[in-house]
Amino acid sequence: MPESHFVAPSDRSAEQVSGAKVVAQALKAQDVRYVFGVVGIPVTEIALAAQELGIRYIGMRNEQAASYAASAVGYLTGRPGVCLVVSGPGLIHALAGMANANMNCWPLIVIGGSSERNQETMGAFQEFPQAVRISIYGRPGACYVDIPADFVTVQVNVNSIKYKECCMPPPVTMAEASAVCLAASVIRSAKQPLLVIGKGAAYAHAEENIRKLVEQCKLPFLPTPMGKGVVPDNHANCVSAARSRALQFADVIVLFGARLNWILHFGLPPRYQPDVKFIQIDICAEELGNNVKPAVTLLGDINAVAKQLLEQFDKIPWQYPPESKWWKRLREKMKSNEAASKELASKISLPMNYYTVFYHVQEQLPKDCFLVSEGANTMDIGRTMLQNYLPRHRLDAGTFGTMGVGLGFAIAAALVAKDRSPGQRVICVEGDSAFGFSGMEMETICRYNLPIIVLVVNNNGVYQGFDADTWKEIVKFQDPVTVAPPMCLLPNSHYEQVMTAFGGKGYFVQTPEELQKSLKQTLEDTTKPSLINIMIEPQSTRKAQDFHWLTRSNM
Ligand SMILES: Cc1ncc(C[n+]2csc(CCOP(=O)(O)OP(=O)(O)O)c2C)c(N)n1
Ligand SMILES: [Mg+2]
Repeated sequence: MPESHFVAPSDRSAEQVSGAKVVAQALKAQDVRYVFGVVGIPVTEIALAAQELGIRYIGMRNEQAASYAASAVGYLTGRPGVCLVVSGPGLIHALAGMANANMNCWPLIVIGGSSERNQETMGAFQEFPQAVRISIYGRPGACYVDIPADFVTVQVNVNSIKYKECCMPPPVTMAEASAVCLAASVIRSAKQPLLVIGKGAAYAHAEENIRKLVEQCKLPFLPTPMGKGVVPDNHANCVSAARSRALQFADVIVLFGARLNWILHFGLPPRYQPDVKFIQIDICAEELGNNVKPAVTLLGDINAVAKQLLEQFDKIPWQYPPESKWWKRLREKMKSNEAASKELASKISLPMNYYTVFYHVQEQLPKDCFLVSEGANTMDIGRTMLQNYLPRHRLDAGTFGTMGVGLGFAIAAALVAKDRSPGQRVICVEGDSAFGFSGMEMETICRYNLPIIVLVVNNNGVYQGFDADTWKEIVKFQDPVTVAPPMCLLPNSHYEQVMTAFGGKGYFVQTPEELQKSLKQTLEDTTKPSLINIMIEPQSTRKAQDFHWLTRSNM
C-alpha cells in the first residue's frame, strides 16, 4: 500500500486503527445500518468492528439468504444493506442475491474479503462512497467491493484517514414538460384506460401522488405483484380481480415504474390489444421502448412524474366517467372471479385447498403486516387472496422468480419493522419447496428472536405432490432414490419441527379450525417466532385461468 496514504511518517506515535475499523467507520459514514453475512477470514474483524460502531450485524446461515436480506433492506429503506462474505465460495453464494437485486432494481452492496493483495492500491477504501452512489442512483442495483486481507489487518494512523461524507439520496429528475402534456391528453382521450403500478412506484414513494391521480381522475388501476399496496388492494378502483381482462382490453395503459417483462406479458398480443397505447414512466432511459413502442415516454423519478401528471389534471380537471361501459365490464368480471374464488374457499372437504387456506389467513391478517411470499401456486394464489394495504409491504420471488428469497426477506423486514414500528408483524407464506431453499435460516430467526410467522403451505411437492398412500405404494415396489417423481417431496414432512428445534413455536395443521386457532395464537404471541405447517390436498391447483400466467405473448 502507498505509505503516504495511510501512515504519516512524521506522526508514527499517533493512535493506530485497524483496516477493519476503517471499513466499518466508512460504512457508518455512509449511513449503512444493517450488515448481513457469514464470517470467515478475513471478514470476521469487519463484522466485529461494525457491531462495535452500532451497525447491526446479522449472522446468517448461508450467503445466499444474507444477500437476499441485504437487498430487501435496500428496497425497504432506500439505503443499501451490506452483505459481508468471504471471497470465493461466499461470494459465489452471494451472487444469487446480486443477480436478484439487479433484476428487481434494488440497491445492494456486497463486500468480499479476499486474499492478500498484490498490486492493488489503497483506492479500495475509496470505493465505498462510489458503491453507495452506484447502488442507489439511477436504476438501483448491486455493487461489489473487494477488500484484500491485509487491508483488514493493517494498522494505520487515525489522523491519516479521510472519510468521505455520506452519499446523498439520488437527485430527483422530472419528465420533459411537453411529454407530460402529451401524456395527459392521451389519458383524456382514452376509452378504456388503465394504470399499472409497479414496484418502481413503491420504491419511489409515489403512493400519495398516484392515489390522488386515481381518485381525482377516477381511473382503474392494477398493481404488479410488488406494486401491491402503493394504493391499497381494497380501494374501489383496484381491478386486480379482473387482471387479465383489464390488460387485454385497455386502450391506454400508464405504466408507473412497471416494466413490460414476463410479469406483464411483454405488452404484446394476445394479452393486449395490438394497438394499445402505452405511457411509460421509468427512471431508467434504457427501459423505455422495451418490447413495444410507447405512445409517450416519461423519463424521471416516478413520484415526481406522477406529481407532474397530477398538475395537468389540476389545471384542466378531468374525470373518467364512472358509469362507462369499461367500468361495467371490469366490475362484472371482478364479481364473477371473486365468486369463483369464494366458492373454492368455502369447500369444506379435507385436505384443504389453497383457497380455503388463504381465505382463513386473510381473515386474520393484520392490516399493517409485511407479507413475504414465494412458491409457485402458493405465491400465485396467495397474491390474489391476500391483501396489501401499505406500500413496500410485499416482498416475493420478484422479477427473477427466485425461490429461496423468502426467509432472508422476512428477516430483513422484521429488522426494519423492529427499528421503525415495533409490534408490526411479518408473515412469510412459503411453498414447501420454496421453504427448503433457506430453511436453516429458522435458526437465525430464533437466534435474533424475530417474531416472524412462517406459513408453509404443504402439498408435498413442487407445484404438486403426492399423498402419503401413493408415496407408500411407490416406495413399496421401487427404489425411491431412482423412481421418486421429480415434483415429489417427502409426504407429510414436519417442517414445524425445524422451528421447534431452535425454540420457536411449531404447529402442524390439517383443518380450517386448526389453522384458525394456530393463527390466532401466533398473532397474539408477539414474543416468539412460529411456523405453521399447513397440510393441503397434494393435487390442489389454481382455478381455471383465461390465460396461463406464463402464456407466451408473442405467439
Ligand atoms: C432458485 C430457483 N430454483 C428453482 C426454481 C423453479 N421453481 C419454481 S417454483 C418452485 C417451487 C414450487 O413449489 P412450492 O414452493 O412447494 O410451491 P407450490 O407450487 O407447491 O405451492 C421451483 C423449484 C426457481 N424458481 N428458483
Ligand atoms: Mg409445494
